[in-house]
Amino acid sequence: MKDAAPQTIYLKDYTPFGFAVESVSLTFRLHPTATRVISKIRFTPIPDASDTRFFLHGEQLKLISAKIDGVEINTKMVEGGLEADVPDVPFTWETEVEINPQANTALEGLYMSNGMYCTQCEAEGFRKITFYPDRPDVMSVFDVKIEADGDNTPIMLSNGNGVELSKARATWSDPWPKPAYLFALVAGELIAHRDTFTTLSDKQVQLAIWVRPGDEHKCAFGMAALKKSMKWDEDVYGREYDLDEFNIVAVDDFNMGAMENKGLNIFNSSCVLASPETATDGNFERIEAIIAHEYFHNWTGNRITCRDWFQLCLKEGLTVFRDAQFTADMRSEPVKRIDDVITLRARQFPEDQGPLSHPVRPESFQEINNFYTATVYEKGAEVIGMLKTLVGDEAYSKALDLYFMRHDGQACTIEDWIAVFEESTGRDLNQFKLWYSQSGTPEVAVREAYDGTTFTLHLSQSSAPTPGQSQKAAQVIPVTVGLLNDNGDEILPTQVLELTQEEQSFTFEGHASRPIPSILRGFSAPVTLRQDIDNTRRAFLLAHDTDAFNRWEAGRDLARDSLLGAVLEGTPHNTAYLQGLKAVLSDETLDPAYRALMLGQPSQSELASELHKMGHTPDPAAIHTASEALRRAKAEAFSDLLPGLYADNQVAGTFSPDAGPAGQRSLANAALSLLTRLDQGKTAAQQYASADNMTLQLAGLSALLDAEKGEDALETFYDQWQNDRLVIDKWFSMQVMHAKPAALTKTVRKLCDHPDFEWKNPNRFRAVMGMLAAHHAGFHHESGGAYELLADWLIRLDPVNPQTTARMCAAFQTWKRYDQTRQTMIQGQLERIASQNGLSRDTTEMVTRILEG
Ligand code: 0A1
Ligand code: ZN
Repeated sequence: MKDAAPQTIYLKDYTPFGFAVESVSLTFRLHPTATRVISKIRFTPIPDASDTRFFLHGEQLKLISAKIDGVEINTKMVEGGLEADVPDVPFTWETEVEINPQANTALEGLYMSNGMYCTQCEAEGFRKITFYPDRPDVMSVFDVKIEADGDNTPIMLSNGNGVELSKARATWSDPWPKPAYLFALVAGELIAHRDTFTTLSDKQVQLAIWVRPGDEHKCAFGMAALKKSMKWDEDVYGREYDLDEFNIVAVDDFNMGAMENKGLNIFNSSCVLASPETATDGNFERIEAIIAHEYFHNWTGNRITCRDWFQLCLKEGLTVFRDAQFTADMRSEPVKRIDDVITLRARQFPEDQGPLSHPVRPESFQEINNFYTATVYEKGAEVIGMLKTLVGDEAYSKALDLYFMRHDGQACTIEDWIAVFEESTGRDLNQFKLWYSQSGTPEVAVREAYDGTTFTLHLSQSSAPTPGQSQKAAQVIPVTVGLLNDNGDEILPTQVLELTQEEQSFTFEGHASRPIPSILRGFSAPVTLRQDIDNTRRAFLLAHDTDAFNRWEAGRDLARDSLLGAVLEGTPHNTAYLQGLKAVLSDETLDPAYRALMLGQPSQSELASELHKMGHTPDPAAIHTASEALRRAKAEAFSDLLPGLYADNQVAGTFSPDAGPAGQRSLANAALSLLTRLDQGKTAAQQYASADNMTLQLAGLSALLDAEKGEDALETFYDQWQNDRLVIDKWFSMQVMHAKPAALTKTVRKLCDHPDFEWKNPNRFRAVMGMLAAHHAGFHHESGGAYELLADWLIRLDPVNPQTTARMCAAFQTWKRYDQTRQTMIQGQLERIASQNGLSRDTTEMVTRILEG
């Protein structure tokens, strides 16, 4: 049987499967190299179906036998699966296949991770387990029997509720119809951290986080996050959990963050395991968000799923939006919003403005795994946020109630989603729907006018061409605006302006003096704002804006312009910015986490993008120098403030990962990073030596590496943590991040020779190669050495793990920003990758798009 050859699949070609699946019963006889999977599936032909072909997906399966209604039959092996002649009345289909979990390094289907059996079926992994209509619109109830492999698998888990659990055998039954991508099985030596949750209607749910022996002490935080998520979804969305148990398993080898399999979520161990000694505040926050995300999928993804993979944003955009609401409620709303916008600009904007640009709902793909992107997830969530802003909170809640009521148990489309909002609000959302089909980041330009009483905002929108889309239509853009007077008082609270045309003017009457507008508050739309305002205005907004997001944004804009001035003209850093920032930092009424964000500055990659848009060719070395100079300028300008900020934000007592103390630590660590530039690492050395949690220890190490005094600390860190894989990932990343640009490839080559560089483990590969690509000045060093090194490793990883390889090809997506020499070098590496014999479908598609886009 051959795997499916590369082929483009189109949204417009969707046709339903001609058979309904009434029930699925699976038996697994586990064996590391020869697992047998026996399936018994009840099919019913759908009357008048347009496609009557009986085709089942199947890849890398050894067929042992196939029967219909108990009688052995002949099957026809075709590309990507099999075909058979079947009755035109309901029938029972039975197959036995053999698979080899040990040989499965791609981590899709059934594979082994450290002696543990585990599965990953989204998007199209189930076809590597048995023959099946592996498409999300085919939903069925599943019963699963797992038979043990000797003594190695005392715990055997699957979806739904456990029916019979013994050492030799386990039986699971999932009463909720689901698509195959939500199937899961885990078996191995595991220990449970248990708890319970009582639902809205007083049902007790058994909760467990399953880990390998030795990790039991890293589960308490994840469990608390799960219970908070369950409660929040009841309180805010009225959604109750629907099984008697909920299991989470931590696995070390996983391509993504986590997976929402029904009743059995599987997590990359880095996204669930945490203890104060081994995890940073950032890790804790991420774990809380991912646990929530996977749990929220139970309704937005599982109970209501996607008709086809083009509708991926239906579940992902909505679930990301919901997890962001959750984090904002658990922690701080403005801090969460700023964090999300930083990520959007760092990950989604480059994607949307380069060769990989695609709509939130793509219209074609070759390999669906390549579309689990920042555009589908993060821009998808922004689209939901805009919809909520446009219709209002109450209408949003009503529309969601209708969505859950009407579509429970169905596989839906974006049209279904939009229809629910149109019906419940009476609004025509046709133009709004362009957000799902039009790619690219719109630009909104603002011009102001004032005649003594009337203040006018002239807004215009435009969008640059993107691959396959040369002409763009005007979109519906909610632009939130507030007005301030000269004293900084808010004279008009936040309003939503609906920009629906290419150019539109909005007037504000009765202003005896010229108001100062604060535009795109809370970042109300995923656009680039062009506002022709000077530094005085920005400094005023930095000091006075009553919208926390825009206040931060004013500082960010000042920092950006200061950096661009330094790169282009060699101008010294802007003193208005430094003074304004100092005032903010000294304001103790402001949340420490917010002040820590204020101390940040645009990344080097963001500056390169900005320069490119302005028509300049970015020089990575000059950008690096200017960024470092701005940090130094801050250290000097705040020299009297920093020791106090550092001392006042030390947290005493038992470690708590809550937002309050975590915010203090982030401010103290931001201050430490600047202080290190003044005291040559003295404070950092003390912090490193006395740290009793990973947040402080890692920040100490990071600052020491900045001061070029980290050699000994790197050694003691390794000695202390060599048996903790997740901490050793940090040890690898730190060294890459802190390498001098010219020494980056040498550093990485040395790390690749380290016995702990287990490159087949996605976390370890990303810890090194992901950081190599993220090191802007080093990756784009004029030698081109880093381009070659990354390409070498992508070529090596591709036959082992196509999915992780393909995702990392995106490191090259910005290549057209740079000078001709760099472009030629990158093109050479991309062509070298493309020319490899047997290159995976995943990587071929990515490299081709990057080269051609
Ligand atoms: N649905 C999961 C993420 C996920 C997606 C794809 C995977 O394999 C290709 C694995 C996991 C989520 O959104 O969390
Ligand atoms: Zn998701």
